[in-house]
Order: sequence, then C-alpha cells, then structure tokens
Amino acid sequence: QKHPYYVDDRGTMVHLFEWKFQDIARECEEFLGPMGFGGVQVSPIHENLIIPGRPWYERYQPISMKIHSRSGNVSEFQDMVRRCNAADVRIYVDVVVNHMTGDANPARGVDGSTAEPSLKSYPAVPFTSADFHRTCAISNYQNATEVRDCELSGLHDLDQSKEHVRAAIVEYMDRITDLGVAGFRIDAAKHMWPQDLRIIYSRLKNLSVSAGFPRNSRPFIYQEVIDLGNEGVKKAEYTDFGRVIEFNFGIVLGNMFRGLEPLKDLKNWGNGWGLLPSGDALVMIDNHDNQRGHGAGGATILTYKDARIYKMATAFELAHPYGTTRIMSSYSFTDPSVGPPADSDGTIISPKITNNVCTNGWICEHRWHQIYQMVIFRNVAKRSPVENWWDNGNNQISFSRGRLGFIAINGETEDLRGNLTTGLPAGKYCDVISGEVRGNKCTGKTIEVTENGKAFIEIPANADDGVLAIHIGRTS
Ligand code: AAO
Repeated sequence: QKHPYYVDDRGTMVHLFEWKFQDIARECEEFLGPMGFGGVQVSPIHENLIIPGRPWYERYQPISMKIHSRSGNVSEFQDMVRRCNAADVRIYVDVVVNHMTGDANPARGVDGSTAEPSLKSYPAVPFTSADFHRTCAISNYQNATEVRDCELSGLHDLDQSKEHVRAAIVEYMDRITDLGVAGFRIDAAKHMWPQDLRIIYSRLKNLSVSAGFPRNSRPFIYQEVIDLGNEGVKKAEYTDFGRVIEFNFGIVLGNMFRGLEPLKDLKNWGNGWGLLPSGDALVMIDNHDNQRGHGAGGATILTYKDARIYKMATAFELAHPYGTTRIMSSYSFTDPSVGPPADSDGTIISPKITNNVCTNGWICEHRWHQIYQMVIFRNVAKRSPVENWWDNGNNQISFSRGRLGFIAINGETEDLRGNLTTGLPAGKYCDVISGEVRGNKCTGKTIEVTENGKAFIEIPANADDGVLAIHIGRTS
C-alpha cells in the first residue's frame, strides 16, 4: 500500500486544493497528462457541514459519507476519474474519517443532510453517540491516548474500534475505489489508533481492474501524522501499512532556502536527518494547512508568496530521489480562513488559464514553468542515485542523478560560475529552468557537456531563477 500506481515513470502528484471535478478533468487532459504528472490529490469529496462564509475548512467536517461537495457531485467525480485515468493521471482522495463535524445548530450539509452534532447524531450515515469517543479536548500532545480518544478542535471523534464504524469507513472507501481512484490521503491519522487503521486498510478492496490497475493492486495509502519528534504519537507506528507524510521535509527545506542553514548540508539529505526511510515518506514543501498557519511548520514554511525561493526549494524536492513528491496548487489568500474563489451563491469559480497563467484568484503553482519542468526532470531521472555532489562550502550546490540529469542551485549573494561535473554524456543540453526546447531550439541557456562530463555552469546571484537543470530528455 506504499505504491502510488502511477503510470510508467511518472513520479509526482499535485494537490489541486479546492478545485472542482470538472476543472480537474480538463486539467488532466490539457496539462497534467501531457506534462507527466502522476496524480492529483483532490480535496475531501464527502458531504460536509455548510459553514457560513464557506471557509475552506468546512470540508474537513463530514456530515455524511455521500459523495457531494463544493467540487461536485458523484457523477462529476466519476467522469473526472475516468478522464484523468485516460490521461494517465491517477486520482487520490483526501479521506476524513477520524471525526465528523463540530457542534453547529442547525447542521446542514452540501447535499441537504441534517445532523444533531451536539447529540453525536448523524442519521445520513447513520452514526449515533455509540459510535464516538467521549467528549474531551486534546490539549496534551504528549499523551497518545488523549490524542487518539479525545476531540481534535471540538470535532466529534469516531471510535474506529467499533465494528459499525469500521464497516462504514470501508464501505465509503470501497465505493471510491470502485469509481477508479488509486488511493487515499488519510486525514488526521495521528488521531486514530494504528491497530484500527491496520484492520480497516486490510479490509479495503483492490484497485479497479476495469480502471486500468493490475490485478491485486492495493490502494495507495499516505497518512497525515505530524511528528516533529517531540510528542507521544510516532510516525513509525504507521509505516507498516502505508506511507506517512513527512512534515520535517518542508520545515527543514524552508529553513535552508531562507538561508537559516547552508545548502551544503543537504549532501546527505534523507539520512541522518530524522526523516522517515524514503520508501515510507510522502513529501511536500507546503500543504493546504501550513501555507496558512494551520497544522505544523510555522513561519518558515515556504509558499507561493515567496516565489523565487519556493521554486528553488521545489526544484530541490523534485530533483532529489527522496520520497514520493507532492506539489501544492493554491488559490490566492490573505485571510487564512477564506475559501476558494466563489460566486455569491457559493459556487466555486473556475481558474481561467492563459499561457500557463491562472487568473480568477488561482495561483496554479503546478503551471509555473520551473515547477512542471522539474516534474519532467524527476520522471526522466527515475530511480537513479545522487552522484557528483559539489558544493562551495556554503549555499551553492550541484549534483547529478546518475547519468540522466543534473541540477545546480545558487542560494547566495555571490554568482555561481565554474566547470562542474554533470555526470551526463557529452552533448548540448537545454536548461529547462531558463527555457525549454521549442521546435529544435532551446529558448533558454544551452549547456555544453564535454567528453569528461564537465560543463561551464553559470547562475548569477541576481538571476531570475537560482536554479539550472538539464537532463537527457532535453538535448538541443
Ligand atoms: C475548525 C475551526 C476550529 C473549530 C473546529 C470545529 O478552525 O476553531 O474548533 O472547526 O468547529 C481543518 C482546519 C481546522 C478546522 C478543521 C475542521 O485546520 O482549523 O477546525 O479543518 O473544519 C493538528 C492535527 C492535524 C490537522 C491539523 C490542522 O494533528 O491532523 O491540526 N490537519 C488535518 C487537516 C486539516 C483539518 C483537519 C486535520 C481536521 O489537514 O485541514 O483541519 O480534519 C501540533 C501537533 C499537530 C497539530 C498541530 C495543530 O503541531 O503536532 O498534530 O495538527 O499542533 O493543532 C510546532 C510543533 C508542532 C505543533 C505546531 C503547532 O510546529 O512542533 O508539533 O507547533 O502547535
């Protein structure tokens, strides 16, 4: 269940946060498929409590397990999964089964379901108070039992040791699997007992053969367990049966690319850093929580708002073989509660996309040249190792991925200029950061690798991008 079942050598998923299913389907066909993205994580798809003002976080308050949200209804979901699969892009669903809603009166869902949260009564599932833990607040993260048996932010906490709860969760996830998805993000996994999750995952059905998955494929599972090393719940408790989202990844890289620690220290990235083993980790620079101060990470998390260093950190993420990578794709915000761009009736406004620039309030980091080109780089580099590491003892680094790709990063105020070992076969390559191959021409810098594998590399301190990347898929 640690295998994402991407098509071919695709290696990265993008979280299209709050996108509508119809827009995702089109994005799969027009961009994600052709550009080599492996998958899309969609925002939670179950029916949620409608919260006045429609903050994004209402989607983390389930009121039923019907598939109907601001992203669309079940037939739109099904159509999206079919079209994305046809474009070789897999779909991953953010599953919220730790809890239902917080208190609200009246409590009404997107599909019209009602509930009495204060009585823990959710007739549309149905769940009654017998299906929940007692009411208590999580305040001490040192106490693993409290973290798992009490309520996260007042959200009524389901008891996954109960057979009825397990059956409802399995039924919901199987229903999604039947529609052709490849796997699940497990929200708030930290707040559920590993032994219960193990049982629930083991009961899930295999991925759909008619959707194109090999026989006996198990759903990809990646779990949200925030463990920065100082609490009662440990990420290693969850790696027997799925991957875990490695929150230290974006925190450390945020510090590094902000210049708080030298990039040269990344030489042994992954090992000796307290990070999970690579095969257990799903990684990102930022996510929908910590880009807006929720969850963990604090002020040094990089987001689209720090565009230049964000692209540099993302380039490193995608160039380095550690973990399964995810890219964030955001809408613009200042108020951390505000939901996606929407009409006055709450209908989400689609991104308008012209020449890879999204408007209507959407950022679309995945359409940024430097980011999608590195998604392609990662696919080309496959599983080849980091080789030919070089650094200047400070914030200028470079390395190759075997003989398939090479990246250089200049994170300081001095120019980077020198003959570096690229590891690539002799030839002319197109720097995919400053340009691309169009027709037979490179629109950016052309890099000439000589017989000994070296090339003259130059990244001025004031360059638009502090990164240069070449790979064998783009010769000129
Ligand atoms: C909303 C309102 C609440 C209201 C509630 C019920 O905002 O005021 O009480 O409704 O009416 C999202 C939003 C929530 C929202 C919720 C439901 O973020 O604000 O509540 O929807 O609408 C913890 C969990 C983690 C969770 C994260 C936000 O462990 O699972 O909080 N993330 C997921 C989703 C998220 C969603 C939910 C879960 C709920 O991604 O979008 O919530 O479905 C420590 C712990 C972490 C803990 C954080 C924050 O982190 O380690 O486990 O995350 O605290 O509580 C340093 C430390 C680090 C620490 C951090 C912050 O960095 O090193 O360990 O500081 O203290």
